[in-house]
Amino acid sequence: MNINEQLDNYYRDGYIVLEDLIDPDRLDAVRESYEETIDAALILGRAERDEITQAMKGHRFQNPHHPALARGALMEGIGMPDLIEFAGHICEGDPAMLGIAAFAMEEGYEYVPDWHRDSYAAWGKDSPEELRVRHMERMPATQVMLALEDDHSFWFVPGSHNRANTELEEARFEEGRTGWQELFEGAVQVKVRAGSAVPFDARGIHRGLKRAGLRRRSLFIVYGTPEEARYSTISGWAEEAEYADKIYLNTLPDGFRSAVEKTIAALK
Ligand SMILES: O=C(O)CCC(=O)C(=O)O
Repeated sequence: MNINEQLDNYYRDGYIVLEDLIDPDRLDAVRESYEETIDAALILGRAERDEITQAMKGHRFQNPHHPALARGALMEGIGMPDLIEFAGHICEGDPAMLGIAAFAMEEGYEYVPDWHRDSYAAWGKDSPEELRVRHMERMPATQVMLALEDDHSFWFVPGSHNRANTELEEARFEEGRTGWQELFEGAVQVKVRAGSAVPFDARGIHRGLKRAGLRRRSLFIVYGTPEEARYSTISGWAEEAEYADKIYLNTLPDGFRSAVEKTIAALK
């Protein structure tokens, strides 16, 4: 599929699978680097430890690109030129990197969050900020799931990203019938190979779901225009002085560095 077909599918469905974005030859190095990042996050208190097991509490931590955490191979994986190029198309040629959530779930961990729209989760359903984006045909922001191991946990309702709820969906959100046991009509399970990425419009109805038995090593990287960076609830890192350090910025791959700098500039 060429880039125009990828974009057409993305705008129609609200997501697209970009297969094997990370070269299989580099995948082991990226994974190793991710494990080192997790260890460093725990040691530095940037990921919380469970008091009893001493392992990572919950399953996630924010911003593995922090200067104290950023590891070369992982940054290279996150900053793959094809991915930045795709984000650039979505973000009017001006992609800012709004934030990253690093998900690291062990086999025994059950991850069963509710169905949601991130626009509800971030700003509140029917808030002015949520209404600002609800009917945008093409929102200039995208969230990218980057799978470092095979990932079967992401579910999405195609076409739900730029429309209001159907009557049935509205009733579910109003009545709280959004638990993982519910199946939203038309929802698809997005199964991807390690090294693939799934850009999605996070206004769409989606959920993650991981029952015990599989590990998960995926990252969620959010890109948007500098204007979206100012509305974002996850871009606060860019106001911390250490991210503006030139020596640190010089270690990042070019396109990713530029996207980090745009967010820093947007929040000044
Ligand atoms: O875990 C997933 O696959 C989905 C993550 C998610 O729902 C979110 O980041 O809003």
